[in-house]
Amino acid sequence: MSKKVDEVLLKINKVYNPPKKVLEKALLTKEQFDDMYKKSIEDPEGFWAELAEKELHWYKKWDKVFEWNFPYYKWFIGGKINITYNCLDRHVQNGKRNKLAYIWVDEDGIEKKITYGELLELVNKTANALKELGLKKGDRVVIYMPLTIEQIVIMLACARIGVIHSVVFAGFSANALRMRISDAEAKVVFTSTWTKRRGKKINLKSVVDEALAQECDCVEKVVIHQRDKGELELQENELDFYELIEKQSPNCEPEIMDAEDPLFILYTSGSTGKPKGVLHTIGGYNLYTHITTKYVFDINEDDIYWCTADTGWITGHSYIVYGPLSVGTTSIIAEGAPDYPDPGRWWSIVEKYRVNIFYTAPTAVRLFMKYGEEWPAKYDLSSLRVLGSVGEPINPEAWIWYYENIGRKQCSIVDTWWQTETGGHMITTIPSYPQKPGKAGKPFFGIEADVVDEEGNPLPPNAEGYLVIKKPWPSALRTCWGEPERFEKYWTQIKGKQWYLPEDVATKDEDGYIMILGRADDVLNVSGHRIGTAEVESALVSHPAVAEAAVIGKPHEIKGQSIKAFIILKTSYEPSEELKKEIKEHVKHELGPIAVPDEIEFVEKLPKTRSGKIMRRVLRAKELGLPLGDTSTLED
Ligand code: 6R9
Repeated sequence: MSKKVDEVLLKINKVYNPPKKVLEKALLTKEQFDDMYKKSIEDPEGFWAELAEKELHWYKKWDKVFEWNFPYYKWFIGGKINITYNCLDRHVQNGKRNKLAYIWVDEDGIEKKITYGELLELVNKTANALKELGLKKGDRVVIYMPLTIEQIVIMLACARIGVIHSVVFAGFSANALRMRISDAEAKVVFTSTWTKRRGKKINLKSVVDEALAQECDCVEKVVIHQRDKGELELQENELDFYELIEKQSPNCEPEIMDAEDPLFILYTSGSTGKPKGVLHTIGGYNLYTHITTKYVFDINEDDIYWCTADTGWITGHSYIVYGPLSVGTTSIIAEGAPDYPDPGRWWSIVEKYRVNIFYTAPTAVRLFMKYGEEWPAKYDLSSLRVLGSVGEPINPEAWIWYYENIGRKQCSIVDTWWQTETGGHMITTIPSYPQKPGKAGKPFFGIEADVVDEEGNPLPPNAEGYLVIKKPWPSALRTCWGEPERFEKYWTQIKGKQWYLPEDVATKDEDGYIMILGRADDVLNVSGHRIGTAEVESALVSHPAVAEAAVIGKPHEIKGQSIKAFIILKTSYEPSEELKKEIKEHVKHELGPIAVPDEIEFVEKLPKTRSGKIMRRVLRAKELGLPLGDTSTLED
């Protein structure tokens, strides 16, 4: 074994015990967690029913906790609930009317604060406006907006009256947006005029216009949050957000929803075809995101919590909006880039607002590692207690840097493994638990996780295999919008078992700590964002010069993975640097900036199987100088 590998293993196997500051505020001790976990596995229905009753408000109690009609499952059948009542009304009624729900800041240092009482009124006004637009329970709306209070208000207003929201990350292109609008047949699209990143204004409204120019007959109205008053001349089907809600009543009774009614659709990349519309329902999702927010982050009543994600991703849905509000905490949200106007931006926010719990992605940690420890060193970060990580594996070096330079060796790190499909944290340690750098840790309550081979056989400790989850949990996806067969696939991949296959490769050590190594399928993870190779390839071949394309992920110091594309040009085109640039621009336009390949190589041929499938594995091995592995199916 090389020295480098040895060193890494040494770091991974070192155990970090929770610091004193963490233990003093911990909601559960390690022993309490272990006891509760045991109970959650022995009697999941009793376990979740008890928490559902204790932690959430129900208009009517469920008739049955769980039903599994393989592969379809339901939780809290017959239960009546409204997630916004749990996120807003009950706090307002319980003395938290004047507690801050969100503190929003932008790159220019402008700040906006909103209390639970104010948020409830804004949500109600917006919900009344949605009704006025003719929206009813079960209708879909698309939200294409930056990280703002208004964006969150619209999500909640939908949930208030049973409208299904589909949030589209504001970095996606017009084509990606159009596909999501038409797939869900959205009646209304919400957008903002612009967002700002690194001081540059990015026009969002024009992306919506471009999206709606084709295939979107379903859309009746576009509602626009004009960030500078009156900046647009509104067209016939366009409405101004504030004008629309201004005249509405601040009271709106929450629609009494069934626990299994849909809450939202969120599209995510798979290994083939177009993105899947992951569907989550209300009751189980509300409960599971509430419980994970509370115990994985150890939220105390007076804590300030900051999840740096964008509401366009699942992390934002579960851990900026629904989880934190259901628990009743105060969250920071920061629009714009982490390192603009300078690399001290995030740490100045932690200092200014005395942030206690900070949740970010490894790619951000690595970005700050590159800038150097002198940046965080300038700030008082002593308020921090729990540091979270999500989106991709955190390498031990980044873990230790985070622990030492941000946490100052006084914080616990929770490395939360989960997915859009899982709704909430699945594998992580809680703050009072011993931590191992690079290992996400233990399954959370109700989660039976294992690492197995292709046939589902258990593997010896530390062997690489497929991560599997052996039973449905409350916030598991219920279906894929319009494509039930894609949902069923998650539960039927391992023959003879009824297990959920997340398509991640992992190991499990002697203490039961799980380490996630990466995706098992053709899904890339660039800066914590899931991107399907198939999506990038189809964007590439839609360029007139491209005959065939294959993309692979390459290790990247900051982004985790970068995209390299291998392209066969049509015979009438000559390779050139100019053409590479043009093709990159094309992908940006088709999918958005996050999907643009860093590298393009023009080739004459691509490695394929005899049945014509591109062998990306072979391309990757050649690119990285790794052994080619089994090439018996290679065409030539
Ligand atoms: C929440 C989210 C899911 C994929 C997942 C895995 C990777 C997420 C991770 C992690 C290692 C972690 N992933 N968290 N890998 N350690 N703590 O990111 O959802 O966008 O659907 O991505 O991200 O590969 O399968 P999503």
